[in-house]
Amino acid sequence: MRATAQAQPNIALIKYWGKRDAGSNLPAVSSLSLTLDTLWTRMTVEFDAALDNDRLELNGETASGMLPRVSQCLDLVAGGNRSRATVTSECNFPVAAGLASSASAFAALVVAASNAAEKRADTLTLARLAGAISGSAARSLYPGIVLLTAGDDDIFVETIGSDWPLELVVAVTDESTKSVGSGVAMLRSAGTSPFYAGWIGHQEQDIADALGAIRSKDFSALAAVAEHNCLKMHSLMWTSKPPVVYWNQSTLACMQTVRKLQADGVDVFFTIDAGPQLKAVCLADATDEVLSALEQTSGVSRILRSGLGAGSRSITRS
Ligand code: 2P0
Repeated sequence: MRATAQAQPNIALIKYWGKRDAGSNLPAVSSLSLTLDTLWTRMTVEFDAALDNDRLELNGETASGMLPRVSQCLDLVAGGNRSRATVTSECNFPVAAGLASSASAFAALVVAASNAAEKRADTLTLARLAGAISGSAARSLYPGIVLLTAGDDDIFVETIGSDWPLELVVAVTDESTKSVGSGVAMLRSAGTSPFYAGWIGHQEQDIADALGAIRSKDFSALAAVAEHNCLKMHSLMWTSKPPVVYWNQSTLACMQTVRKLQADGVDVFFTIDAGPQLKAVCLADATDEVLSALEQTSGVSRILRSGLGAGSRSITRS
């Protein structure tokens, strides 16, 4: 059986940074994200009893770096005694550059693998399996505005809204693969940043503030808590030993562009993940102005634009 599934990356407004348990990859904090629509990863899985090893191709090239996590994910979905598989991945945006490519990859992989293995599972079960490999991937199973609640023993994931026309403009400042992966970086922050306990202690308040802002569609309130949460996460990275700094000069220039737009009354705010790209979140009627301002900002090589999108889904099965 061969199956293909698609998922979109998601961008957290209230971030996941830190693990409750590294072995099971349970997040230490709840998080809240936007699932995108124009960026995507498509994964095809074909189990074959004649194969000796799993094989992975990404955009037409052998990708051995990601293969161990892909094999681990296939074991979780199809069981440890499964046949080996050929996995083919297509992605229409830069990989491992802070654009949540692992979120869309593993969200698509669990759906494709469960179909190829003919193992039926509900969305939350698949989200938990994806999250065991990449914490943020659990959110990409769901559409729109997504809340991931970190419990003591498990995660819970749900869509909490999709009727607010939020849009995202990504200012790409550097497409190269990041030097420190986010999994390693967040363990380092937990072990060495003096601010880590404060981060954990304030996260539920940030989630509550963001939920309140979304419920009342209060863009400025959402902007305030999302920027605050993003800068707290980067403070953890900067104060880790050794420090993790994902920003470059253009990331800062983009932040200044967003500040200027805000001063002119434009409904926009920024967020930045484990990479140097700046993501500007805005209301749909501000997108053209935000896009044009970021496009003209020093060091921006490419702009990506997206609205809110669907959760992961099956494309073909044969
Ligand atoms: C997030 N990030 O909430 C945060 C913000 C990056 C910065 O989740 O270790 O690849 O595989 O569970 O999901 C990226 O980390 O981490 C991430 P692992 P993942 O989107």
